Amino acid sequence: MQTDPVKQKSAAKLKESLLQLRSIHIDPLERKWVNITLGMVALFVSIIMIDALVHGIHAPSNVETIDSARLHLSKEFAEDNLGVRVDDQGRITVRMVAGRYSFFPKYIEVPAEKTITFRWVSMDVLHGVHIPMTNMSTMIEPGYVAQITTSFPKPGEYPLLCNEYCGLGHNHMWSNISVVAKEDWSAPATSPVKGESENE
Ligand SMILES: [Cu+2]
Repeated sequence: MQTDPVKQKSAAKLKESLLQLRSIHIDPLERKWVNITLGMVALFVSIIMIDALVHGIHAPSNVETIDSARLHLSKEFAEDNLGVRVDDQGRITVRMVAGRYSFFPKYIEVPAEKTITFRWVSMDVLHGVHIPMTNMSTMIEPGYVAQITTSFPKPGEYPLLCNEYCGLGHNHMWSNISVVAKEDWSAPATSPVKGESENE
């Protein structure tokens, strides 16, 4: 079998550079640290791979666009539709608008131990949302709907903070979530949300 001369040449070059690399003197202590660092990188990459492939843990990736300039006119995020809503099948959805410098509505009440879907949109710039002491955190990019489905295991008062610098009033940007025992919670009496899935 004949081998391609170009391939032969590049193989020889590779061999030569590997030999050159081997001939470089590396201090044993430095070599040890290089190996430890490579080992750590391999460990972290394998943890991420196991979480993603075995446990199914992925970064939030809800790609759904919305016109941020017309939120008040949009069917889903008009003022009347914000806050906690329960649909015909009993699914709980919380809709909130983030804007400099608050989350609207400012206060919501949700039940513990129930699956809740949060949907956020920004009316102006990039915001973030984070609930301390929980694993809930996401960016709210203008033009997109940020969505997280979660549940609160215990009743209590949870602050909801903006964690993306959005301007001078950023550190005053927060909201309050009151989590009550599921027996004590009753769905707010409101009209059903119209045009729920009309975003692109
Ligand atoms: Cu902010």
